Amino acid sequence: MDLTRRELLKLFGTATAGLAMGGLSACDIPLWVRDDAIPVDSWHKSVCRFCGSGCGVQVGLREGRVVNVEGDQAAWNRGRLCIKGLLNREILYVRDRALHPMIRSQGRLVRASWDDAMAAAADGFQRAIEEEGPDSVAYYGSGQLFTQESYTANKLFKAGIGTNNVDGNPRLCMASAAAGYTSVFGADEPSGCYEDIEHATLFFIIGANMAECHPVIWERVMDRVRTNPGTRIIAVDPRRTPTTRHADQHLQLRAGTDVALLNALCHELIRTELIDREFVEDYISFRRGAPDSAPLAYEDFVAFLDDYAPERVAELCGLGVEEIREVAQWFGTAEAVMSFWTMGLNQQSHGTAANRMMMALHLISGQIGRPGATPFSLTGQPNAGGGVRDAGALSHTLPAGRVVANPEHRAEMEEAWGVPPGSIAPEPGYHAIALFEAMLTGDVRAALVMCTNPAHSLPNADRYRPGMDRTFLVVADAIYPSHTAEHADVFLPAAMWTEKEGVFSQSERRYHLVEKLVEPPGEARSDLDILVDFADRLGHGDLIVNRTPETIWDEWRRISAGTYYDFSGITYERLRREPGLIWPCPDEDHPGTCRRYVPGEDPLAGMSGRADFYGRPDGRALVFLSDQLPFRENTDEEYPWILNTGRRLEHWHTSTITGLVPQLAEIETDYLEIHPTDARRIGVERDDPVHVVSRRGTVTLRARPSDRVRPATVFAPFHSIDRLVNVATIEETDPISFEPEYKRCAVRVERAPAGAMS
Ligand SMILES: Nc1nc2c(c(=O)[nH]1)N[C@H]1C(S)=C(S)[C@@H](COP(=O)(O)OP(=O)(O)OC[C@H]3O[C@@H](n4cnc5c(=O)[nH]c(N)nc54)[C@H](O)[C@@H]3O)O[C@H]1N2
Ligand SMILES: Nc1nc2c(c(=O)[nH]1)N[C@H]1C(S)=C(S)[C@@H](COP(=O)(O)OP(=O)(O)OC[C@H]3O[C@@H](n4cnc5c(=O)[nH]c(N)nc54)[C@H](O)[C@@H]3O)O[C@H]1N2
Ligand code: SF4
Ligand SMILES: [Mo]
Repeated sequence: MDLTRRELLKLFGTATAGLAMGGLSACDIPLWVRDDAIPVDSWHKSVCRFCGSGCGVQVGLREGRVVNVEGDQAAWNRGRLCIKGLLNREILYVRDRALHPMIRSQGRLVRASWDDAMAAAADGFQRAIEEEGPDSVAYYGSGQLFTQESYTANKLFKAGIGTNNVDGNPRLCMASAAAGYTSVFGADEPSGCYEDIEHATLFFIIGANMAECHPVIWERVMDRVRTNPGTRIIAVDPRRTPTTRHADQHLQLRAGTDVALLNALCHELIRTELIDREFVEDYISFRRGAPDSAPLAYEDFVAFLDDYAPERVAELCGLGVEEIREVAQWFGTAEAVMSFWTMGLNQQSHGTAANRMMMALHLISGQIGRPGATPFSLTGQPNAGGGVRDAGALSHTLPAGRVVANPEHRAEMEEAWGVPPGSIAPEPGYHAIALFEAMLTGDVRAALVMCTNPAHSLPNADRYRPGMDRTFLVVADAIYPSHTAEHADVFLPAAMWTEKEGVFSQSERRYHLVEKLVEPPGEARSDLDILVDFADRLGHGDLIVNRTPETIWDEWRRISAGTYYDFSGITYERLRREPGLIWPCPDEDHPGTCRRYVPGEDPLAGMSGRADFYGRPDGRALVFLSDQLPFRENTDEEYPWILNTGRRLEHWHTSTITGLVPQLAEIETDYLEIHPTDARRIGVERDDPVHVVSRRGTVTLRARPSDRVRPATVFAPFHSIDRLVNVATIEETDPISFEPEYKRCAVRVERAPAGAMS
């Protein structure tokens, strides 16, 4: 299954004799530095198209085309890239780039002019708005759009059209992290930065497969471990992965029991007096439920944790009492702990609670605000942070930490956007799952889907297809066809990556610029151009006063001034010059802030003490008493196993892009990791077809007997276009963040007839 270095080189063929790789010694994931064999005319600074690590790249052009990409030595990644980063050079030129607008006519999408397509799109929206009001339309966006694009869509829908039905794929991804940070610190986004890696003595990695999903950050962790031998890694994941392989201690817990485990670790830290009492007294308050609920005392927290003593939860978690105790001991005695987590925590029905507990673990042990000590949630997409979380492009949020439900926040944004008081509706709109439910019922009649492929990526995906058919759907995508385009009434071809210009933000709050370097293919246009045109046609042209990436950035920069998200010092001119800047950055001479909330380091914090959690009225962070919730879907005789889903290194999500890159197309996505004893029990061997059956649907995959998974659990990546794993996953969500539980549902696995995969 794992590609070896030799296999990868073979994929690149003889043309890549000059391919240089690094970083293989400790980690088995190849890192690509550059391909010297390809001549270029000029090099240009940019950012990788793919993950939220946000690697800086240099893009090599020849005759108006991107021909080579290498890691930017001046950026945080110091010249390193993973295989997807290197293959940025291929992505603009894949087969199936969308070239022309299309309109559905007699059941088929047929080529149309831009003018006709945009007129049809506006007409469909206008009709729904006139007949059923603004809440009958919606925008479903993406953490892969530029900030200027998400910001403009948000403004158009919330302040122009007057609906808060603005959501997107970050709901499927970072919503639990955002809810966690916002409730604990009163402001979103991690407080630390990548540089903390060089100071940490313990890495606590939970629900994240960094070696495959954030490979270049992972390599920096490996560097730290290699150069500082005492540094240890704890990994918490129900699966064995290329990440857990390097852990000094791997807690292979039962899926979905993280809150119980994290509570047990807190219990153990308190029992062994490894907490920071002074920090607890000076900087923490305790709550149960909402942030504005009645304050509780430290003693309440201690009493609450009684139920979570290691000996009480070990069985539930499928772990040994001593393992839990040892991990707590390591955590409590380490000089500096840096924790990383991603979807293994966020995509759970207790995702927000798990995020809060990760922050609690750091807060009670004082592992925050010092170099190397930080609870750091990794962002998945290249701009879910800046474009969607910071810019408030979710159904309940407004820019720079404001929320729809707060009348003062609405008034501030109405003033900033120059619209009459009352323009922004007072109720949050539909979150992602509710939005697609509303398409099923007909409550949402028209929707714009931009830079995301929900018919593939939503949980219980087939459930939502009839709703997408029923809805007047406008789809803007760089690739055609796709599962979502099948439901489009109007299809708009989009420019991508360096065919357009805008700002991305990476996991460490670093904003950086992607400049336009080449022309888009065919008639494709940037998403920003599409949005501006759409606004004009809907009669909201006056609202979109700024219409270029640079002027929109300046507008958004001004709106951020004086907020907890202040990046007003990050000018375009600086972005052009520097490999990104980390906010807060309140003036043009400010170098950016690595560690937030730290007096003397964060310009927004007070000047004394160990921390100033200024997002909260009293400057104290909150520790929540969070119970382990019951599972949403239990196993039973009919569905006895747990299905876990996720990613592999070489592919990106719905593989519309990576599936077309020749070097990656052969790397398979349609397999099921199944424990060897389970495979024997149902009589299947490697490559035999199996049906994975849930209460919602069946997907047929190739069996991969492997002890990577625990018995009675199976794992499949969700990349395959032909074999949609999401027909089986469950649409249940976390009660606070409304993020779906992709990581856990009940299934049975059956041997399928030979030929079932053909
Ligand atoms: N190669 C590649 N990299 C990517 C992406 C990609 O598509 N391909 N996508 C990007 C995006 S948008 C995202 S969100 C990130 C996702 O990055 P990750 O979250 O690291 O990736 P996943 O594979 O979704 O899940 C991570 C791990 O969670 C574990 N897990 C499952 N259930 C549980 C549980 O109950 N508890 C715990 N503790 N762990 C559990 C899984 O076994 C899996 O190993 O990756 C980003 N990077
Ligand atoms: N089973 C399962 N399902 C999951 C997850 C999981 O772990 N398990 N993870 C969830 C998570 S964390 C995420 S982030 C989502 C991702 O789910 P999606 O967002 O649906 O997946 P992508 O393939 O990234 O979709 C991006 C689309 O935008 C197109 N595109 C690329 N660049 C551009 C551009 O510049 N403009 C436009 N208009 N289009 C462009 C691509 O061709 C592609 O169709 O999946 C979620 N679904
Ligand atoms: S780690 Fe992420 S940002 Fe860096 S090269 Fe790989 S995909 Fe791109
Ligand atoms: Mo994601």
